Amino acid sequence: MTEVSHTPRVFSGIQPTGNLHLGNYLGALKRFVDSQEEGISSIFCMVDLHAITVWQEPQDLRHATRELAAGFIASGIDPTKSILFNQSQVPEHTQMAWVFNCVARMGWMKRMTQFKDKAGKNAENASLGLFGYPALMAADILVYHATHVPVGEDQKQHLELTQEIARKFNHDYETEFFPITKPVIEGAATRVMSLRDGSKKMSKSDPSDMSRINLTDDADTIARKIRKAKTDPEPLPDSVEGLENRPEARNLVNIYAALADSTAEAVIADHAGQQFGTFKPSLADLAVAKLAPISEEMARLMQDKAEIDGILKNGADRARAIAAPILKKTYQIVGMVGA
Ligand code: AQP
Repeated sequence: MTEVSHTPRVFSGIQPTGNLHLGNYLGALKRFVDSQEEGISSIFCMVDLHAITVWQEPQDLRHATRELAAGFIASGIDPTKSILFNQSQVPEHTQMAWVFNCVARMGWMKRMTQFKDKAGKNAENASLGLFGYPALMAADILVYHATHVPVGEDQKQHLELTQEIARKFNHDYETEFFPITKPVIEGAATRVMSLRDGSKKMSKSDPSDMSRINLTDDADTIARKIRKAKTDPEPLPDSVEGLENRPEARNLVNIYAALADSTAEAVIADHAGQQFGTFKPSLADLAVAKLAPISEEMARLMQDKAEIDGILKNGADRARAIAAPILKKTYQIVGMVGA
């Protein structure tokens, strides 16, 4: 079947589970701002329904949702240009997810590495929501007919599953209704690694706060974490090939490149032969210059929660205006009376 072309639209989401970190910023938020500035219709969502697939204290979830909204805005998302809202205010996500629960196959879900990682050895005790997470994610995207999803590399498998769901729906119902959404995994920092272990992804659930830079960290904390980041004793090489088998060094170079809107090649060209004693302070200066204003702006925005809630409500209304007709048409295709 030929795939029809759909109007370009960007969608992406982040879980409001606290500790928004440099990986989320470079792999997601910063690139969301790029797509907004390119003038592409963009929808950004705090996926609170995804967050509760593992236990969240209600008051922490409320705080994290508002703080994440503040993080989006402080990073450069303009809620008058883009649509910014929290998932639970747009019921079409879960309504579409039910349809996709009936399209996706158990075998597809069982292959998801994120489920295996998060459920761990105790999969029998994981929530049904955690297992169905990727079908809700497909619904988040396809209920807007989004064509592009900027994400970090860890989300690639879920995006492929979204494509599978769209293909199977289109095939089963002999339609071309859903676009085959493209993951956009680009830039120097699609997988920011832990500052303590270059083989592990920087993650909000890492028990060591020194493993990540949080967007709420102040300038001193950012500089200290970079100073203490694990490295090897060698100086920086004179080509990126020389970073092979040096995961911690490669990670710091990639972080520098992404923060400077540059490339690993250019960073190496400028810093070849430098010891980490010299490179780390330059990286710390750059990180503080880029991140401290975001953290200050987040703190300022968090002082007016009513303003944040108003922005999310307005975003949800605009999101529903797009999602409702797409859900209605989906129900019609499926054969629901009254749709
Ligand atoms: N380390 C990372 N490097 C680049 N991109 C990253 N993302 C997450 N970690 C990195 C991207 O951030 C967006 C939001 O992801 P999420 O809401 O699913 O957050 P997460 O994956 O739950 O974040 P963590 O820190 O990875 O959480 P835990 O510790 O629970 O596993 C996505 O675009 C993601 O790719």
